[in-house]
Amino acid sequence: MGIAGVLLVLFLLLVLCPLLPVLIMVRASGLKGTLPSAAMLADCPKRCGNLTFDYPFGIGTGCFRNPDFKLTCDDTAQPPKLFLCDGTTQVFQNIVTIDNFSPVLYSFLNLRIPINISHKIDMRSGVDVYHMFWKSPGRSFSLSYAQLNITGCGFHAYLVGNETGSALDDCEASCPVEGITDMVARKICNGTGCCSINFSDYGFAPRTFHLKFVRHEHGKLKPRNSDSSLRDRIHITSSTSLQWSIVDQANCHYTEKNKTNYACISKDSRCLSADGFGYYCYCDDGYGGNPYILEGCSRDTTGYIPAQQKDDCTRSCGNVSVPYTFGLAEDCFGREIFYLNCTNSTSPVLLLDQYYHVTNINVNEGLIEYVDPGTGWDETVLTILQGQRLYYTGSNQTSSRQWAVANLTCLEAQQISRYACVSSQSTCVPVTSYRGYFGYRCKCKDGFHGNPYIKQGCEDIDECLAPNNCTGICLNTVGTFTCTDCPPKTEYDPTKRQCTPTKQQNLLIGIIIGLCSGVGILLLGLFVIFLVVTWKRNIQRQQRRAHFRKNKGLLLEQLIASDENASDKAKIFSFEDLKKATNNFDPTRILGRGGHGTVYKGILANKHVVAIKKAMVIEEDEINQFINEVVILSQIDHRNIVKLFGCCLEAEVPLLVYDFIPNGSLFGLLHGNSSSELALHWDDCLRIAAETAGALCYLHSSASVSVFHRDVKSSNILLDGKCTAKLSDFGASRLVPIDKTHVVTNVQGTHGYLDPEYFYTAQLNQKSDVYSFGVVLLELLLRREPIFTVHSGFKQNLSNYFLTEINTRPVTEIVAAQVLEEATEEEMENIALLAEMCLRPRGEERPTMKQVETKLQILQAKRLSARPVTRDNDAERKPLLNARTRANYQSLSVDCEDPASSSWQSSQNCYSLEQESSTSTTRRR
Ligand SMILES: *[C@@H]1O[C@H](CO)[C@@H](O)[C@H](O)[C@H]1NC(C)=O
Ligand SMILES: *[C@@H]1O[C@H](CO)[C@@H](O)[C@H](O)[C@H]1NC(C)=O
Ligand SMILES: *[C@@H]1O[C@H](CO)[C@@H](O)[C@H](O)[C@H]1NC(C)=O
Ligand SMILES: *[C@@H]1O[C@H](CO)[C@@H](O)[C@H](O)[C@H]1NC(C)=O
Ligand SMILES: *[C@@H]1O[C@H](CO)[C@@H](O)[C@H](O)[C@H]1NC(C)=O
Ligand SMILES: CC(=O)N[C@H]1CO[C@H](CO)[C@@H](O)[C@@H]1O
Repeated sequence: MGIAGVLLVLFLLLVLCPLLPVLIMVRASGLKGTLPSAAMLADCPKRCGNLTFDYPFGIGTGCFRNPDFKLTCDDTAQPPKLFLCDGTTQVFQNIVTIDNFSPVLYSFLNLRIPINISHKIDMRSGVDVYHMFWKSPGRSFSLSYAQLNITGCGFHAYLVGNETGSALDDCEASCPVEGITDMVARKICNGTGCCSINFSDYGFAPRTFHLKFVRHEHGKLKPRNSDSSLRDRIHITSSTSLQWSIVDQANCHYTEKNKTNYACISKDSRCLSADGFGYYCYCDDGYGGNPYILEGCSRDTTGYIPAQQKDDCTRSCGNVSVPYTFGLAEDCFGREIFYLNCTNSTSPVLLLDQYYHVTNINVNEGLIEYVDPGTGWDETVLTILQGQRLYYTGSNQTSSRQWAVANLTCLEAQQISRYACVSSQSTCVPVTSYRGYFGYRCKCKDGFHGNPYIKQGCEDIDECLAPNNCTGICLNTVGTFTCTDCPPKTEYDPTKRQCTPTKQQNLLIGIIIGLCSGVGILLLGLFVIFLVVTWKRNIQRQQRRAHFRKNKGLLLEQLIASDENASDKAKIFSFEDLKKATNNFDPTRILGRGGHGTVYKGILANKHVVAIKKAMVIEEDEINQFINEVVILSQIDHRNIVKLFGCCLEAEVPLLVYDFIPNGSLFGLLHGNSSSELALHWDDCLRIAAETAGALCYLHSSASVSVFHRDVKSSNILLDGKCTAKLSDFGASRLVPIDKTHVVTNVQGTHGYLDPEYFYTAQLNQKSDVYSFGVVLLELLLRREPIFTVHSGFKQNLSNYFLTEINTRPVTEIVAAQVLEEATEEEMENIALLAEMCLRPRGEERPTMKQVETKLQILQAKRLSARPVTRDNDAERKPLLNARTRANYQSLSVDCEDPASSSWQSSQNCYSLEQESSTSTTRRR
């Protein structure tokens, strides 16, 4: 019985022991439903030796997010050693989870964990090929960058590509001389006793790699001598770092769709997509702490902690002064956030966010002004930088930003001991951003100026020296001034700004002299006017002829007259005709003012309604632009391009006469106060976009000369009676020979639509129009102006806004309400994607206008075919599309087709400028 009992106990122990971990696991997974909170993690160790870490990393059951984040601490070592989940990779630095008390960029870089790789392979006689496989400690870790230094003699090392098995890189190490030591060879690593393979070039973040070594000196090991360790051993070393991220989802976009296991569980936390795969969490602006645990992000109530200011702080960088609360070194600034960097070069530059060049700091107004150097940063870093720096508010469009000292109300700030407004004559003012209340800053009280952040920093303003409204004796007092009337027998002299004795004047003489000279001048004036009028009449005719010549009228007349095709399109008008048509340029006839002139509505003698454009300035440059427009438009006949009737060159400034387009511009229709009965339906939006794209495609792809429009915007897309799009305003356009892909020009365009690449390089190409067209697409989709004002008064750039929002929200949350109601989700996504492609920063990555047009036509055709035929009777929702265009677009030609010309040209080709201009040139000869 005794023996049997012991055996039974032993048996039970044997069976149960392996199960023990399983039992513990069951208990742990019981916790799975509950999310980690500070209370749950209270007993978890937070340090190992003097290294610290925090959740999602942890030691012990229930202290880490998943097995990848499990750490182990070897207390027996001196000092204790911290290891990642594989138990072998040692950690040498604190592990940082992102924390918004410091600028995101720096924390982002801190998310890397420095590690050392060291692996030795002993060579054996007769074996020529060796392998090394490296694997990251877990799925959540990848190699951010590595230079592998491989020491040894007489071998070739290959980096084997994961899928292909082919070599991505290789290097060769040989030892021509004896006596090189491992240490020295590794430091220089130039091929003698050591060679290196560089990892950064092979895509992002590998989790594994495979090295293969092939020995040259077949099988023979030399006898051991001083450098023997080099000759009989391959040693792979690298000081590199691992980057970690939460890999449950590929990036933040996917976490939106699937919230299971979402890591950013704290209130006021956000998701930030990792560089390669996965994401991180961070606390909102103004909050700090651990976003990975419940209630982990808390208000930053640390407020302002004025450092003991050093005496020898540098207070300028180049010619920009750096007043206190800002500083260039430790103990010179009020808070970490005001730590600026001054580049140590011959012409020092003050940097904000390590990037923007600060030009001025106005400490009393709470404004920091800067310029964007516009070079050298890659897009991802910029996106992270923009607007992320804590406590700085302001839009990216304006080149100045407000700041707040801390995210506290003025009341809160005064209650805590560290109140930033230390000058006795200073006061606290709230700072708001477009997101709402932002924090407080300090300001000198009215009547004082200076620096509110230092004791006695605000000084009295001597108002009597500054322009003021005192018309008497001015006396400066602390904070304000007094003004008393001038004493008797004196009067105020505004030029000297003081009271001077009154001058006695003989009134009567004054009056007589005044009257006589007045009458005399009047008579003389009348006579002169009479002379001038007579003279003017005589020379007016000659003058007009002169203007005509000056405006290159003869040249044009020839050009137009010689081209029979054009003569019925473009005609030369006399100035008298146009004066009559516009009722002597009556201001009530003004239709609009564009970048290049004023547009009047006119009625010609034959009752034809036209639009007449008149240049504003008389500069040679402007005239050239008008001529440019005439030349371009007279060569173009396209259904979706505004038709030129003719021009007049007799006036001082040239006048252009167009077909009158009754429904105004797309801009007016989209953003005007929509009292108009012409509500723009989604069908019309799609059609207008496709028509405009067609017109631009036609301009770009015509054979001998391309036309770059250069000023594509919704206010240049006019809508006629049937709401057909008509592209207009060719004043800025350029004719470009087809063999040239770009021209260098003065940068012209409209704010909000201007292609950033063109802006920086001044190299115009057709992709600049594609960019502007992308902005028009956004206007149609979002129904917002290209530069729109958010409710708190900040200006926001539509394309920036869209590109930021589309990464964090589904498109359905961004588009305008009407679009959401009428468009299908697929259409919205397609248009958003198309706009995103058009707005790519590099021109060559944008699609061509032809691709854009094709895409839009396909979308339109899909929509048309999806609509049941009976819908056409539905008068309310019926699109403004007429039957002919519908037929045209259903044919879905991928060629850049001009619907107008296709009616008279049987050829499949585009109606091209080449054909027209070549015929006109031959005729001209
Ligand atoms: C590498 O550096 C060592 C020491 O500077 C030099 O002797 C050797 O010639 C160099 N080898 C090569 C391949 O450049
Ligand atoms: C690897 O070699 C480079 C020189 O190519 C050297 O700067 C670096 O310090 C070496 N790395 C290690 C871990 O020895
Ligand atoms: C500072 O210097 C730069 C170039 O040296 C100059 O462009 C700028 O106008 C200067 N600013 C002030 C405020 O003097
Ligand atoms: C200033 O710039 C230097 C060199 O670019 C950098 O090492 C340093 O960390 C920067 N200081 C701050 C406060 O950003
Ligand atoms: C910065 O400039 C100062 C003075 O010109 C010089 O003494 C110092 O060594 C420089 N520091 C660096 C890091 O270049
Ligand atoms: C920018 C920022 O973080 N602002 C916060 C400041 O604190 C208030 C609460 O008092 C928050 O509502 C703001 O979002």
